[in-house]
Amino acid sequence: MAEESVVGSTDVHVKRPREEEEENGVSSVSMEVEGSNKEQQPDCISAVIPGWFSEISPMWPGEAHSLKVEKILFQGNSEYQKVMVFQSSTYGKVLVLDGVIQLTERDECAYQEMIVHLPLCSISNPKKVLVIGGGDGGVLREVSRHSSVEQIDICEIDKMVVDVSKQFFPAVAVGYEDPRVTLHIGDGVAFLKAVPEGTYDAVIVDSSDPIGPAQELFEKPFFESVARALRPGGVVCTQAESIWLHMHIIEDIVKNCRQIFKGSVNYAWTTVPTYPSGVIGFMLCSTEGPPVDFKHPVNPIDANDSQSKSKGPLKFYNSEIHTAAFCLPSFAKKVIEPKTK
Ligand code: SPM
Repeated sequence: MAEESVVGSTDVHVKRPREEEEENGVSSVSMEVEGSNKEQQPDCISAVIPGWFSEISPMWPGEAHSLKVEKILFQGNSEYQKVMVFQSSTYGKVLVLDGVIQLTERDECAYQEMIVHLPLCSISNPKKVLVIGGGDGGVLREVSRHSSVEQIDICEIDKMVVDVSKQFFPAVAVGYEDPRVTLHIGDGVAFLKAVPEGTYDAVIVDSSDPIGPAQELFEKPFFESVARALRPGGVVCTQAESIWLHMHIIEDIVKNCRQIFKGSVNYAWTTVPTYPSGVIGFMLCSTEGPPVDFKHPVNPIDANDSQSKSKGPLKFYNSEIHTAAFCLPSFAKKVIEPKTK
């Protein structure tokens, strides 16, 4: 990890709020950080309630989920974004990019297992898989549960995310230990453009939100490159935001995907308590070719394949939740389903 890019101490304890601040409730006094001889306000940590991380973003105005911070473990500025890891009181270690929670040890399974097994259990014998983003390695961990897979390429733009995950989230970054994995550090958009047509059985886009380095991963030209990189009847699964917060973004993604992917186009969702609104969705599409029925998995994960000692057992995914993930509340159905098939 690049030492020069570390802007905060890598091992500092956040002190509990002073008594008078606790009594007053809300305070704008900055937080004291142990190991520092002057008061400082670490990046990404809210000043509103000392000792708490609040996820404040223009992407979800008027609301902010908060987690109590036990200890800040890492803060750094990469070439692309602010990277932070902290120990929370209730969700284990937390990875934050540009002030937005990417994963916590406690609930990461609900995201990583679903973004991988929804597409890979929907096709027979996936062999070549590309992951765009997903630098923490959790998606790799899940892809590697599939014994039919022979090649796993990952293109992550930010090496600091990979390094920090290997250091602080070994049970997530364990995905990198699979010999089928090849890591490419670079721009996913450029990587996809250079991929020969029809290369992959599945592409998984594990991006952050569309403000910042991941913006292009939500745009039409990117989806066109994904479709080109897939074989006929190949599948893509992309992070597709929350039905509670981002219906307008989802509507655009669905509209673009409907124009580009001539097979199936479906929206699914899962619960992740530490993401804003507590839910996050996935766009699942297939290219023209052998039909794919995402709602009825044809390739269940073999219990023996999926439970190596290092990966641990599946915690969230099963065949029932696979099918249930495509059931939408009426308000979302009205917007999404006329545009999918
Ligand atoms: N491998 C885990 C990386 C997580 N990628 C998705 C992060 C999304 C964070 N924001 C959620 C906002 C929901 N509207």
